[in-house]
Amino acid sequence: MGAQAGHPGVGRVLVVIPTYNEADNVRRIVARVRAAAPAVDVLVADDNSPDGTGGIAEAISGVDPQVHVLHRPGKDGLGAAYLAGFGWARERGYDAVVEMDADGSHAPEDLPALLAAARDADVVIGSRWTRGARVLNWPWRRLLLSRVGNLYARVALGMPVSDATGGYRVYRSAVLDAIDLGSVRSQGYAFQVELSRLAHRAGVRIVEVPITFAEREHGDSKMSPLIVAEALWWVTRWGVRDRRAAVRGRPDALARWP
Ligand SMILES: Nc1nc2c(ncn2[C@@H]2O[C@H](COP(=O)(O)OP(=O)(O)OP(=O)(O)O)[C@@H](O)[C@H]2O)c(=O)[nH]1
Ligand SMILES: [Mg+2]
Repeated sequence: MGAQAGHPGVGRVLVVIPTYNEADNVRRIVARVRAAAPAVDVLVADDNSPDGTGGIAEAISGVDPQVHVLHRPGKDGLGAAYLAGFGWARERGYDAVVEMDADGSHAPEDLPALLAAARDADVVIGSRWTRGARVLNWPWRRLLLSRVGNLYARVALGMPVSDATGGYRVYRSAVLDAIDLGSVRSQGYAFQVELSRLAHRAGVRIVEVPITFAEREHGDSKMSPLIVAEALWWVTRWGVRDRRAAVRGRPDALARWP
């Protein structure tokens, strides 16, 4: 486990990096995390990538005791990989878990600012859409999709979060204990929205920190129209359900749905 006591004010931190075919990125991202935040541990959650990402992660782990690998049998989606990573962290008593993509879009150099914010928050979201944030090299279609998707999620779900689909986050372990992770069903962008929603409904402190987000430079995107459709479907479903429950004056019904 970690050679150091952890991050000041936060405790022992595990950065979970889900990977599927990230052979060109995994060394780079792990090295950047270790340089930017030497006290944190890293868990690469690999879905048996055909390009050998899991083996590369294993080699890194062999020479760095703060790097670990969770080998999963096959591609099962981002959400499932994160839930497995959260479980791994909880079993080992980590105080906070960080979500980070492997492709370099989430700059490890922003991690100290996220962890600093976590001293006074339960959830920290690295936001692309708050003052001071920057989005580099994204085509206008992706910018539009993210802006419109986030606007829709905010309005439909009544959450004061500017980047509910963003996947660069810190969760204090107490939050993961407070929300029912067993009820999570979504996978892609919807997974991030669902966890935002569960955290918001649990009444925990959510803080957003501006990040510099960059388009991936190596490897292929796993984003697909299906992932976008899944998010649209879930957000609409949750939004309709929330409104119905509010109209009936039974907000407690929300906790049991669906
Ligand atoms: N373990 C695991 N990781 C996944 C899976 N799908 C995606 N990932 C990882 O999740 C992270 C985000 O995936 P990306 O393909 O970059 O998706 P994205 O950032 O929404 O899309 P782009 O902006 O096009 O890069 C990357 O680290 C992927 O390797 C999966 O099924 N299993
Ligand atoms: Mg990406």
